[in-house]
Amino acid sequence: MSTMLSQSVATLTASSYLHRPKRGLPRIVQRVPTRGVKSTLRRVVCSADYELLYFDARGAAETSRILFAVSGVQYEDSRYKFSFVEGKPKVEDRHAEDKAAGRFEANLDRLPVLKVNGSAIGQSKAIERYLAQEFGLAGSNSIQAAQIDAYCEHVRDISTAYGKERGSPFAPMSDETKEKIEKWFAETLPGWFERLEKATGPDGFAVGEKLSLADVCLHQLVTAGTMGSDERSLASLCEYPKLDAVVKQVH
Ligand SMILES: N[C@@H](CCC(=O)N[C@@H](CS)C(=O)NCC(=O)O)C(=O)O
Repeated sequence: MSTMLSQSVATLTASSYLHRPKRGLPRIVQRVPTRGVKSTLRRVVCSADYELLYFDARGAAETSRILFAVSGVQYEDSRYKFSFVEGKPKVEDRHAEDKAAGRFEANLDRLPVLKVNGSAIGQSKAIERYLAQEFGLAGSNSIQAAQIDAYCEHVRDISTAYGKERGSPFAPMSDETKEKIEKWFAETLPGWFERLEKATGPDGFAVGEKLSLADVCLHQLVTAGTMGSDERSLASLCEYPKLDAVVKQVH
């Protein structure tokens, strides 16, 4: 799974995406040659020293990584490698050492953790909202900010509903689970998308007239995680032109 996740990271995002600057270097604002988002890229003037700690997988850190990529802000992308032993993920020893040293306390000893100039932020969604705010991806006013927040929660509801059908992403699919997933793509997901389409803006963005965290969240739903790794996720968008346009903006 780790390989698959890392590969898709490389194909989905900017070429500088995997660039890992050394800590302490001045932050360099750069244009990121991401397809489709060039017109919405802003020059982000940013003096913060960012380090994002997570596993070498997309998981709960990927939306934050995309936020860095589309904003052209450099950060240290610290990843703990893992392999599968008897079907279960085994993380490199450095993870346990760093945990014991208290590096993950901001997320109750879990990951991701974002370090900003020495301060630590836990909880992936709090990190995403913070970065969106910092990078101008949280709307133009407080109403839009709330609408973006709501859109991200819609996406999270869909992801959670899928997770209930799928069960552990590490477990092999039983015949019963396969049946549930067939039904998910044939009936349940279209039901969600029909409603989400109506809640999506007409200009190629989920909310308002420019790229926001909401667009990145929708993109992640259909391209990352266990649902996104199923090709039916992206394929299902063809019936929903507004959702399709949003995902293409980020792609
Ligand atoms: N709600 C938290 C969940 C954090 C969480 O469960 N992280 C998992 C990885 S996705 C983790 O670090 N698991 C390893 C552990 O608990 O030791 C978030 O979104 O940040």
